[in-house]
Amino acid sequence: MKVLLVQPYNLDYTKTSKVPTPAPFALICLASVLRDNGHDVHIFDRNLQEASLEGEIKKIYPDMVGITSFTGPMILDALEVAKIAKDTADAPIVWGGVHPSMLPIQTIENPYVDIVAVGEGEQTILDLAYAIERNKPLEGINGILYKENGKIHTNPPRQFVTDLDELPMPAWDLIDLGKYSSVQLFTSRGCPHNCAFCYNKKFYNCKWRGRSSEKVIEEISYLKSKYKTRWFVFGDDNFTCNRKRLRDICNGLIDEGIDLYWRCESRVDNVNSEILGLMKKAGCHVIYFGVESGSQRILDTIDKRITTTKAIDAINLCSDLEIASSAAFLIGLPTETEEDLMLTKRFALNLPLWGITVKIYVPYPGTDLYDYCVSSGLYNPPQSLEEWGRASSWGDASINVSDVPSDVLESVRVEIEEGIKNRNIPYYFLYSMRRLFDGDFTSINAFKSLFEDPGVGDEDR
Ligand code: B12
Repeated sequence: MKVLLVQPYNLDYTKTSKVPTPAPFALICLASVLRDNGHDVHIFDRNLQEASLEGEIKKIYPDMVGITSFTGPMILDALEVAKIAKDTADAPIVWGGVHPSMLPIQTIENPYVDIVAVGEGEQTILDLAYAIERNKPLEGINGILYKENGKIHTNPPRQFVTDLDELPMPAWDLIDLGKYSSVQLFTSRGCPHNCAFCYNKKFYNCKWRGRSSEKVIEEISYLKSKYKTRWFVFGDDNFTCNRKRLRDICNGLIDEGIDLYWRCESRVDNVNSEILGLMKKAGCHVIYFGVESGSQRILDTIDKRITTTKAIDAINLCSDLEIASSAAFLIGLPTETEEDLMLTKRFALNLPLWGITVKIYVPYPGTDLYDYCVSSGLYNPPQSLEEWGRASSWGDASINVSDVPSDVLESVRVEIEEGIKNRNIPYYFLYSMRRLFDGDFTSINAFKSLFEDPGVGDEDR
């Protein structure tokens, strides 16, 4: 059957941004299993702003439309996509991704949603395609909510894929990779930690699963030879989680002479000089650490289970080994005072960092901290899918659950980011030049994002 998968605008929901974004990874994962099972799959990315969705739907006349979304303004465009699809095609509209998974009932209640897929989507979308193609009832399909004759049905949950190696390689060939900001791939899912602000606990049940090093290397070799790029990003929530797999990937890259530059995300308590040395040898040039705060009290409050000393050690180690490190900080957390904020400011500005993102905390549904903010009256959450899309604050301090005034949060946020970024401008420039001279096809896109939209540039630091 014909399936259309749509990626809504993910950066600038006013649709004025022309900056390239990361590729729609969830959609190429879903497309791959569908295609392997004989379905005719089309991907439409609204961020590329190339064709009209309506025109595309009229060209294909899909039998099912899938939309992905996480919490954020992306929901607004996802709703617009669903409206266009409803008006143009006579096909069920399936919503999946982190937001629908966290708030499935509120999502299915929206008139522009026929089916909600909760959690991992590969098997669910396959089962849906099978049932819809044959006009079979949806009641036996795990992991969905659906409407029938105006009534909402909730099916039992979908189990996780136990062995990620059983999934086919994402359908990279269905997108034009050259139009995106980076070659970002995901080699594992989940994280065993418990951070109170993160989606992982509810979404992945604190379970980490990784593809084998062989599969990872196979995918990298494919991408490297097909797209002639040496610059990769491992977008995994916790790429360094399993030390054995990490070593195998690094040794595999070194032994097979796969000459790459790559970035990854890690925790400060996952690294030591031995593993960092190996990572560096295998081409790791930037590590992005979740440091979150310079106040130990706040780190303990959010159940981060790291110490500020550990963060200093990890970042210094990177600096000694000439691996660039970037850090993510959250300010404006519940119970945070101006004193905590000043600790964070001093702490961050004293670290030998190459990049930094400082975000003002927003309570995302499905997290422990969100539950705390709602139950203690600190946060009055939107009550419908539409309201979630319209909620104006995604880190601009109009939602503030801390004890620090919003204007102070915003000015300190800028001070910290500018402090780190200004001292590194010459390095960013040299880095971008190096990529340009290396002939990397994403370098022009990455270069653009660096200067045109600081929010997107973050992704590259
Ligand atoms: C890359 C990325 C981005 C990219 C966008 C990428 C894109 N696809 O367009 C950029 C940088 C733009 C971005 C922006 C933001 N992001 Co972001 N991002 C990610 C990241 C790192 C990877 C997403 C991904 O590709 N995952 C891999 C795929 C395979 O997983 P998946 O998306 O969950 O898909 C699976 C299932 O959900 C399901 N599924 C997904 N879609 C569909 C659709 C159908 C039809 C079906 C059946 C199933 C299905 O099947 C898939 C395969 O199993 C995630 C973290 C993560 N690891 O997921 C955060 C994450 C999704 N982002 C998050 C957030 C908060 C944001 C921002 C709000 C940040 C901010 N303050 O600005 C913005 C919001 C943008 C907006 N306009 O609304 C949160 C979302 C939390 C939540 N409750 O939704 C996450 C989970 C990070 C986190 N740890 O909290 N992000």
